[in-house]
Amino acid sequence: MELQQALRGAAERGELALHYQPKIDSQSGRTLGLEALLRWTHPQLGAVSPGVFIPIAERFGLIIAIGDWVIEQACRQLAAWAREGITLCVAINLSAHQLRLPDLIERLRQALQRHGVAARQLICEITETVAMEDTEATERTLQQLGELGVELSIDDFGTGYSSLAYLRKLRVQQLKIDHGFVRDLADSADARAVVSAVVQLAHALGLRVVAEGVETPEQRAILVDMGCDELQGFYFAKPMSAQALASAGLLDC
Ligand code: G
Ligand code: G
Ligand code: NA
Ligand code: MN
Repeated sequence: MELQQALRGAAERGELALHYQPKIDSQSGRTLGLEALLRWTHPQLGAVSPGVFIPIAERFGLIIAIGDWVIEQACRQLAAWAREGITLCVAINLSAHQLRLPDLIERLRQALQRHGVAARQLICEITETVAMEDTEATERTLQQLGELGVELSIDDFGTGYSSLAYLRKLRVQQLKIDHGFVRDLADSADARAVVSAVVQLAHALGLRVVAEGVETPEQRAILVDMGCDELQGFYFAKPMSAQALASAGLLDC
């Protein structure tokens, strides 16, 4: 069966799950928040990477339903943690197709309300390319996202076209430095220059900076030195289920 066929109804069959990867406070080492990353277990093939199935979902019109499932699941989990006295922020990844929905804000508002979750606990990550997509609809949606009180994070920062005008226009609270720069930090003066400049730019604009893909203590040390606010990567924790996070003590904050 085609993947696209199998992906249809995957949520209803219980094949989707959210895993969560901690974002660590670079000063205290504590978990500040989590990024929700979608996982699909295909009944025959096993785990299929989101790098593979998200583009398929986008191409075949399945990303809206899957995106709704992610929003719902993230809010449900936030509420479950709240009942245990754990108050963290959760970041979800939004596709360009979701941002073009005229009622995305309403969908988010209703999911938050259904689970009694505060808007400020939810962060939306969108890629730089999507943030710069200069359509009126996208711009309006991003504006309304800010009014709802949901934070906006620019993912894979540094990989898109380098017009920075949108940073002033949009209500952005967070920049995520692309893992490509982080990977090269120890060996490349150019990568260090870019990351250092991004940290300073972000701070000058009053934004927080997150480095993604941190894998080594050297990378961590350089990023702490540069004043990067939050760190995320395999060095600290891989994406894992809510249950695995709790067992690993990563929710004791
Ligand atoms: O988890 P992993 O590193 O394999 O993710 C691969 C890609 O899939 C990343 O670009 C990530 O942003 C994307 N992705 C993961 N979960 C979601 C999701 O819930 N929605 C969307 N739109 N993309 C996601
Ligand atoms: O596009 P986005 O930044 O949302 O993608 C996040 C992806 O990066 C996820 O698939 C996640 O599993 C992966 N990831 C998270 N931490 C690391 C890391 O330290 N190294 C590598 N290579 N990938 C990572
Ligand atoms: Na992301
Ligand atoms: Mn990213």
